[in-house]
Amino acid sequence: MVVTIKNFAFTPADLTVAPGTVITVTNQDTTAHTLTATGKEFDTGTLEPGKSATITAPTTAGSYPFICTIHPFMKGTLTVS
Ligand SMILES: [Cu+2]
Repeated sequence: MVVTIKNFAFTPADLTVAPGTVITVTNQDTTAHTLTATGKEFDTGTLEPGKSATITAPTTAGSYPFICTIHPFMKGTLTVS
């Protein structure tokens, strides 16, 4: 599973994965971003342009909203089921 950040948006913004799935987050934008769960269950930390990081989906089923902490208008939801 890959999430791409481009033009100040997550693609896909809403995704559903199995518990514990490793997700690669790639920043293809020209500015730094993060992918951070609002409950801090996962966090890429600051991703500079062109960089990637992995996060691991929680092992508990549920819905986990996430944002970019640098640009909080960037939003998405990770669903674990
Ligand atoms: Cu951002």
